[in-house]
Amino acid sequence: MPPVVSSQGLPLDLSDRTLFAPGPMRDGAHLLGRPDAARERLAAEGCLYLRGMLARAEVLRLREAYFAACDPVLLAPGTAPREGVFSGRVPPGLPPHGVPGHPAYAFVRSETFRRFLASPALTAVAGALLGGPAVMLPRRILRHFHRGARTASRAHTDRAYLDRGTDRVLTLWIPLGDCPPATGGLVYLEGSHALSPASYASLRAGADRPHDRRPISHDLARTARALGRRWLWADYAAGDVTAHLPHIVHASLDTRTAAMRLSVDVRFVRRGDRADPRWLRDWAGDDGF
Ligand SMILES: O=C(O)CCC(=O)C(=O)O
Repeated sequence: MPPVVSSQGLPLDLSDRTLFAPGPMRDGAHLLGRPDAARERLAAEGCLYLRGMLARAEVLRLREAYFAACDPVLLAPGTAPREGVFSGRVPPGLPPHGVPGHPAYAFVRSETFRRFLASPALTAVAGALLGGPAVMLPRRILRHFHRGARTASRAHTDRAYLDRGTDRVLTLWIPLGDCPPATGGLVYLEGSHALSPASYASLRAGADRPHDRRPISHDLARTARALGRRWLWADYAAGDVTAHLPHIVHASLDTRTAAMRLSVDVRFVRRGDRADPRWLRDWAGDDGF
């Protein structure tokens, strides 16, 4: 595994041994048999890594279905859609990610995608972690990144994007394929769910999108130093899932491998809670938030 990865083109050294150097996440899958303990860990740490929660074969089937729906120009010659290996060429005329005409737009509305997310395992875990019956919000985001795109997610909290309803929200992030740090996995700023938003507000002044108040920073190393916390990463495999609370600061890494990063993130609320109305429709890449 390469020790230096990046986010938004800025390096993050995973072999760093200095104060606030990145560290690996610990697996919490064994806690799922004890929902109280799982909830307690989630409340204490703001995120929970659930290694091998889903059947690898099912996850890879979904990866295959998506890449099979893409223009074959995208895939390296001699490779199978299930591998999702980038050819280095973006199909000519491809609309922006997730807008009508892009395969991700149709895919999140497809029966294959809906069936995968209807898995009782996902709803059961969400219910266990929320402490009661859970419902999945319809806005389910499919992310697809390839090498060279430098379009990783900036440091942010989910609450900044979901602030018109209950904050009793649980996110599940599901890599659709193996996703080591160099392929662009999710990273969490340790213990940051306990920080007040005021404590990181000043980081926005140096951010690359000062007009947008939702992301905190594009510079993960600077964020770690400024807040005195380390980024937690994992060598995700197909079948792994992470769960997180809406106030934890997280981001993702750039895709630097030939294998493309495909993932889906979904949110649950407790049945009967008022959800942010913007999340009650299918996702589209241009839905504005
Ligand atoms: O996958 C990503 O790049 C970001 C996902 C995310 O922010 C989330 O799941 O809350």
